[in-house]
Amino acid sequence: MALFGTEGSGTARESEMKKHRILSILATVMSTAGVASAVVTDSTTFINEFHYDNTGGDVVEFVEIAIPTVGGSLTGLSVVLYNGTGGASYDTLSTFVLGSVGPNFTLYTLDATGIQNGSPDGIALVQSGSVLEFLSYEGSFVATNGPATGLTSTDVGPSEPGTALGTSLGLTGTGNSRLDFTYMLFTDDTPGAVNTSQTFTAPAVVPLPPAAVAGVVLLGSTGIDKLLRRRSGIAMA
Ligand SMILES: [Ca+2]
Ligand SMILES: [Ca+2]
Ligand SMILES: [Ca+2]
Repeated sequence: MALFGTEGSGTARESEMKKHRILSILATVMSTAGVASAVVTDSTTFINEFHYDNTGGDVVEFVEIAIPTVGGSLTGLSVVLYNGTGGASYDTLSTFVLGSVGPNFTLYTLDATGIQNGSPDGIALVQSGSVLEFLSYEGSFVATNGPATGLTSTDVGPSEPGTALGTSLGLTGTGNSRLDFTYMLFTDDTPGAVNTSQTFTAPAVVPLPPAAVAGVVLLGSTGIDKLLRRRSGIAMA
């Protein structure tokens, strides 16, 4: 039997083709969500701020990590620095220094002396081999080794001009997970402290991964299935 068959009425064949088109669209949506989440997930542990370039010799280069719970676990956590020229890693940071602790957050800083100055370069936040984030500044590139191998970095957007002291790139906004916040250039960095115009709210219920949500809700829910069938003209079972 061919994919859509040759027997049956024209209406049945059209319904089958519509069903395949819907499944194809769903597969595309699920695939797209999977690719995006591999680079920057909506994690509750995330890079919160970093400084890599200033006027003159670079000083107080750092990476700040936020965990929006009191005493957030550092188990298996590390920061891998990537050279955007060639895509290989050049350093791994794992000495976390405790910073501010609030009702809904714990901040840590890592000494990042020698972090490269961009066009582009990258930072991966890794937990037990899984890449929570693969960020870059002054452009984007593909990692060629280490935990982020094959992943395309996400450019944070703003960059440090390298013409002033005390600047940094960091997250601002209100929330309790990575995608609640957006990057901006700070003229006064805050290593180990909450960023300017940043508020951590109480953690919400942990959301299901995008792929699981798509799989359970769109393909497993009888109600949604009926809705899709109705809209596509496929006969109800
Ligand atoms: Ca530097
Ligand atoms: Ca570089
Ligand atoms: Ca900070």
